[in-house]
Amino acid sequence: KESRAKKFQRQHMDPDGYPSNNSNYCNQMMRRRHMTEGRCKPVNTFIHEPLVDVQAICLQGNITCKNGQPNCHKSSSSMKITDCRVTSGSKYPNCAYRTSQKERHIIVACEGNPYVPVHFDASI
Ligand code: T3P
Repeated sequence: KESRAKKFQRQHMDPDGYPSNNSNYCNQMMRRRHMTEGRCKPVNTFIHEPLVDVQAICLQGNITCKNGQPNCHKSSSSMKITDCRVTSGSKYPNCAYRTSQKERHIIVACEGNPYVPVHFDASI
């Protein structure tokens, strides 16, 4: 079975894939990373930074996650990300997404030993 750490990498990591001007990025990546099976995942963020830099966020101070758990951590630097948001007219199984590139601080939840990212909580 896929671990929560591997699932985070599949859903959120794309270190080499900054989509300079590809408005199809989210349509392609959401399908390629299996987030359009069973339903169209409504919102998903891809992070375009080295995995080690994202894992290092777990070493930053704890903050409270949106769900009230204490195991969230905010990146000290801003990171290159792409937000994918399903369009209003999108109809499963034809999942259609809007692609928006941003540079933001990100908040991830970490778990386990090694203590690594398992959930993307927010960008600010
Ligand atoms: P996961 O827990 O698998 O990382 O909040 C529900 C899902 O939406 C959650 O999936 C994270 C994802 N999400 C993003 O990827 N980016 C965002 O900016 C927000 C708010 C949620």
